[in-house]
Amino acid sequence: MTNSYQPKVNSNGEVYSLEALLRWNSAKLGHIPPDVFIPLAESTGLIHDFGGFVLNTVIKDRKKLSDIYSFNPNIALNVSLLQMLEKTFISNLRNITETHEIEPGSLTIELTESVLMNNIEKIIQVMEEIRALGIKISLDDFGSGLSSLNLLARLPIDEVKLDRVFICNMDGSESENILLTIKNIISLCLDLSLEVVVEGIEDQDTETVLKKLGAQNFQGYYYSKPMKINDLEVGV
Ligand code: G
Ligand code: MN
Repeated sequence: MTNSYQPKVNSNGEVYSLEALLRWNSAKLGHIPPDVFIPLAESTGLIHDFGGFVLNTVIKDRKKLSDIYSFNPNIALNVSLLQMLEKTFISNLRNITETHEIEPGSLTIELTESVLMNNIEKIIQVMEEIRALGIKISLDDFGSGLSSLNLLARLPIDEVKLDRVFICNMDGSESENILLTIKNIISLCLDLSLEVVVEGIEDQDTETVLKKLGAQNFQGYYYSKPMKINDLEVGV
């Protein structure tokens, strides 16, 4: 297993955060995509070890970036439902930030929209505990499932990531509706003082259209694919 990092950029193209993405290159099976191995890890219980691995690696890599480039970006971690419900999840986070003297606000936890399909009151409680530590929360893959817009106002979150599905459908037969939907979601998020990141930008034209719709933060292959820490070109 390795950790890769994919930048999130602002409207000036500056990297303000790196999302840690777990990668599995098996000697026998080759590259196994996360949407295959994460569900497997969840059903076998391995996900708890993966979560620990990601967190420890992020701490080491962050120190490297800081020592070598004096670059201290926000780092975003993907956390699964089972991890966030671990009894020791919150205390682990607190220990790690305290032991390594990490400013909690420089960590973001990305939770996919699908966690909201579970016991929502319990989920909101854990979200509040995460934020009480000073760590930020991002709602990942927003729009891929069925969560409603009015839920956004209730959730203790800092950021919403618009799912790639919107971008994929931008040129299709429903393009006018899609553009209107994107515009309205962005404006609702900004009214709620939530940051919005649009995922899956693969070319400049898409970025231009999205900027016109009010988008301020972006992620996608157009800026960078996920990369190993040593391959990141930062501060140069
Ligand atoms: O669920 P989440 O948004 O965290 O998943 C991110 C996944 O999407 C990663 O596996 C990453 O490689 C992939 N990804 C990121 N940017 C792009 C993009 O611009 N196009 C495509 N096709 N995939 C992307
Ligand atoms: Mn994510």
